[in-house]
Amino acid sequence: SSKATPRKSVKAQTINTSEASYSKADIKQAIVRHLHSTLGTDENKADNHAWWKATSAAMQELVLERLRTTQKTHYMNDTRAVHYFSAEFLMGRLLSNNMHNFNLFETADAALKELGVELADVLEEEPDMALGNGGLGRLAACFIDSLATMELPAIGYGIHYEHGLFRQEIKNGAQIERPDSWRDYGNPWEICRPESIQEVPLFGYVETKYGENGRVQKEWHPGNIVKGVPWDIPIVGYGAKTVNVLRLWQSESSDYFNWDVFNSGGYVDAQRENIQAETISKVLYPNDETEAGKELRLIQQYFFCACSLKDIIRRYKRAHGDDWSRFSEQVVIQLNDTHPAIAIPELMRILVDRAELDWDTAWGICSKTFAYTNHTLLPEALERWPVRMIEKILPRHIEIIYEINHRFLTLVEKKWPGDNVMKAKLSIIEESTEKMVRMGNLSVIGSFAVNGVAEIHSKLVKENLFPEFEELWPGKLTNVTNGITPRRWLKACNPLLSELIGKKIGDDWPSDLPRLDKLSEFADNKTFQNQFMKVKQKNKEALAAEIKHQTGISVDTKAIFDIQIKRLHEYKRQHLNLLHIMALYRRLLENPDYDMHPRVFIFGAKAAPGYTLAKDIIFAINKVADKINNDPRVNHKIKVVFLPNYRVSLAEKMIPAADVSQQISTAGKEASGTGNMKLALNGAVTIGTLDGANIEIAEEVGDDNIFIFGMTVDEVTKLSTKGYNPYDIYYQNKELKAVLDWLDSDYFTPGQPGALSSLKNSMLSGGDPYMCLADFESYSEANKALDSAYRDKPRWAKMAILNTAKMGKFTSDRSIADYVERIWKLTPCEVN
Ligand code: 7GP
Repeated sequence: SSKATPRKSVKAQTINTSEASYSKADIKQAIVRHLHSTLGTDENKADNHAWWKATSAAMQELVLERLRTTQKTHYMNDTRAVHYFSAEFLMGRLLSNNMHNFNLFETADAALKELGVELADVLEEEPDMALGNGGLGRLAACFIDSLATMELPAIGYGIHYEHGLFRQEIKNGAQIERPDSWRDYGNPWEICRPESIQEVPLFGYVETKYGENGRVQKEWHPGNIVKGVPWDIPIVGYGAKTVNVLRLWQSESSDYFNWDVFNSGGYVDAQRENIQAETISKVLYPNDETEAGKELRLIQQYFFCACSLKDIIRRYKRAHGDDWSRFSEQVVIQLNDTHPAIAIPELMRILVDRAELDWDTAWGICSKTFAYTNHTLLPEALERWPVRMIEKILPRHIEIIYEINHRFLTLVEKKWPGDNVMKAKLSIIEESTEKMVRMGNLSVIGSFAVNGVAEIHSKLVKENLFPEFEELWPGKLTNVTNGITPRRWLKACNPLLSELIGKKIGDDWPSDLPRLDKLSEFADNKTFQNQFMKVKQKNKEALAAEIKHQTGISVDTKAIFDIQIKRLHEYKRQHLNLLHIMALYRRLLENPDYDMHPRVFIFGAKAAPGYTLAKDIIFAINKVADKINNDPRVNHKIKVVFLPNYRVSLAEKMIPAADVSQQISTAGKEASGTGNMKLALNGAVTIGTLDGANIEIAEEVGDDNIFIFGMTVDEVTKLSTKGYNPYDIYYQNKELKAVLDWLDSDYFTPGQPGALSSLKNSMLSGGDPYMCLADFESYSEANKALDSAYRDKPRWAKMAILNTAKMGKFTSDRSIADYVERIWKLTPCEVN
């Protein structure tokens, strides 16, 4: 069971090199043509930005041709398709990816060279498409890559944010947020589709009418109507056979928007209202795993769901007219967390109010259409909306939600007669002082399948989050372990390792990742070990140059490159890492001969702008870094680097250079993690807790090739039941006490004593909610074991190789094959 699931009927396409009919000369010609006629410049005047645009436009010609063929083929075959609804798609850059998927990267590189241009410089011109916060958004991006690669009919639906996730600057150690203006100079990949504009009603009131046969008819009279303008981003599969679409909606004021105000001469007022309509898709909420509960966010969610459903229904009707009986055979909608859950009552509204189906027929269709993925157990991240707010913005939807709930509670009464505690617990409506709608419960009730994102997480979803639903509908709750696309996260980002792997086992691994296991037989081979570690060394040198460039810090590339990259959150415990760094610093000050291999601790993390403690942790990392990096007593042994503005394109530079991957969340808190997979795939060894997908990574690589430490989920539960008191550990562990007290001094913040105290307080008087102190000792021991393993060169090389070799299970192609088999029931559609 620890092995990768066997290959399914859905098979990733292997690349057919003969398809790359484009020659170097063709590419050169296309680029120059676009330089002239799309950009209005020429070879002499063009800067890298112009070359990037011209090169992208040249690629887009090929992309659009495949897109047309794909769409025609899907239409002709009237295929069942998955519709991936997600408020976030963290795409990163597209040019290099599209070139790799067309197998034209080397050819384009050569073509540009002949034009006197470096492809690497051109690629750096592309702004990241950062329409997501972190794990959930990047997962969506990996999934649509795999869907296209596996020739599955699929469409991603989301929001065309004008500003993606904020750009992070570090000033005097602290995070500053700046707007992300990714489209300021145009986006060469997106296509506006005015012919598919949709209108979305908001606010207003509901009128009850009585039809002839006594049928109650509801009519929503909206107070506002906004326009949704679709922008399509083509998604190129590996091998470039299928090109699917990511359709993102931008809000605009509709023509009838406050028509009356306009007519009565209120020109300026009407313009002000216009700005409000455009606000809907203005900016991505920068919170990772916490709920803002803001009106605008609910409007964003409804806006993109309503547009997307109308789009789906328009396409369905073109083939099936008013016959709704086949809808759920043709359409499956995957809800990426509860953010799009409002789509459930919206589809009911369309079926009951507009199509005039009876409730049971409508519910029969609806509950066979949706499936829901849960991404977190953190209670603060489970979405709840005030009934009042929904009532105001979506007056018809609140009625529908009550009706869904009423019928559901009848079912609960049948199963558990007279059990009102059970009803209160399962109800979609939470009867607190302020009545709330529980979007998680709505999603489970309205979906035919619900999944967690790693074995342990799905088990906890069943046992702790939704145990009664599991009893009510056995089999509805399931697991699909996350995955990552090996195209972006190995082939494109780590060309040296990819080439080495190709020489050893051939070039089929990017679409058949379990093949990497063939590298295992060379794990003890001296020559291969040397080649593998030489690649790692080169990648470390490249990252060292980047670090120097970004921060001015010089790092020793013979040191261990130890990397923790992820959103800043207490449960991810960047502060546990920091406590350990400070402990090492103390050990070195106390004993200059303290035996350790030089190590560079590298961080990348954005904090939600309103999450004060997370920002304090960033500040503390930077202050400790300043001190250590400038302390000649220790800076030949430890360096600490915080790379600003962590994002997809920076991850692509950091991951290939990592020796060590820090995955140290409190057990039970990290649903899966996906950075853990990316780092291990690139030959980094994990130091981590038995949490999320770390457990499955450990099963794959074996206990000898990972450093596991800390409490298990059961031990965490036991300790909190018994009562956890961080002071017990504080008074017991002298080193830890000294390190925590250090935070209260002005040692790291000269002249500002107490500037780092909030951190200490959170772990003492604050109760240490994520149990850093409880896991510290074990973490410190694991770090010692890691340090001595690194100094045994052949042993480390073997570990690194086996980490790469054993990552086959974690390709997102396998995740998608699991979704197809367990939930979506799709068949691939070959596009010739
Ligand atoms: C993340 C989880 O924290 C991470 O463990 C998982 O790998 C990833 O989703 C993909 O499944 N969750 C989020 O990014 C998030 O925002 C709140 O969750 C709904």
